[in-house]
Amino acid sequence: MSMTKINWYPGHMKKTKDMMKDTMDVIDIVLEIVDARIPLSSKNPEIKRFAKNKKRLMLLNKSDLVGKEELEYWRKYFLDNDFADEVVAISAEKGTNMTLLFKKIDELSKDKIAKLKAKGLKSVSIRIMVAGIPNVGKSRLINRIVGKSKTGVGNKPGFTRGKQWVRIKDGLELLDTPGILWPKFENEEVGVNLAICGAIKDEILPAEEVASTFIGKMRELNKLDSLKKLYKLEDSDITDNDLEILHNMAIRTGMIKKSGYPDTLQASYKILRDYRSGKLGLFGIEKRS
Ligand SMILES: Nc1nc2c(ncn2[C@@H]2O[C@H](COP(=O)(O)OP(=O)(O)OP(=O)(O)O)[C@@H](O)[C@H]2O)c(=O)[nH]1
Ligand SMILES: [Mg+2]
Repeated sequence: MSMTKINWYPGHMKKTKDMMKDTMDVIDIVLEIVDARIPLSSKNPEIKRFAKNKKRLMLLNKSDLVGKEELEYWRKYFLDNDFADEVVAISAEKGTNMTLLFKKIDELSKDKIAKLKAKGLKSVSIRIMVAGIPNVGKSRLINRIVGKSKTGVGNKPGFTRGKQWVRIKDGLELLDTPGILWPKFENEEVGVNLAICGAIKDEILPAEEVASTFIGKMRELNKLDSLKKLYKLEDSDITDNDLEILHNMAIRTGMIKKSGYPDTLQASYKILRDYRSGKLGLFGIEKRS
């Protein structure tokens, strides 16, 4: 099966892409969200083009599911490779590092504010947009930033209809519609990483393949012990065959089909669910060079 030939995302992506093209002119800062567990696979390769001449603040979201030293590795990696002007690890879910996020936004705004004030403008508004591939937490972040009390500042004339600017505080406005971007489809590993983390629908790739690949990644990361512990596996269950481990895990957890065979499909879903919720430990799965 060639995974790169699969039609991963529906047509609404083109619509948001057009929206982003229209909107970019008035944006000052792009908040690019990636999934901290797979920061490379969840990056959009086109963001560089979209966000040209903009300040780029990269957010390693879902940091609550990843170890601290990994976050620091990626923060440095993205800064060193000029993927962003600033990088902040956050958890939109838990609200971690929101103060730091706003501090960075202020820092990135300084130049423009100073420039416009020097030209005599009294009130300067900085406009920010949240962008990222599906499921990275764009809506969660926007909801957290905007909250319930804030009201939209309304559609501004000249912009595409339907877009709302929300005033976060004096001089700072957020576009309430996130830019949805495609992930990159450079290789099959990207697709599997996205599937493991739930960024593409579980139906798209065979779950057993995804789960057994994940088990293989746990092996490389020396994390098989937490699999063993969570599902009360025996030493003999941890063989050097990833599918066999899945098989053994199904048996140990009592997932047996009517036919008497181990239900490796249910076992796959369980493993993926448990990884996504942090039960299998807090770690990312992307290779660090
Ligand atoms: N653990 C954890 N889960 C998160 C975090 N942020 C978002 N999520 C979860 O990730 C899933 C996707 O979040 P959304 O905010 O809907 O993601 P999105 O980018 O808006 O996704 P699309 O609208 O499909 O493009 C939800 O189940 C969230 O609860 C986080 O910081 N930590
Ligand atoms: Mg959303």
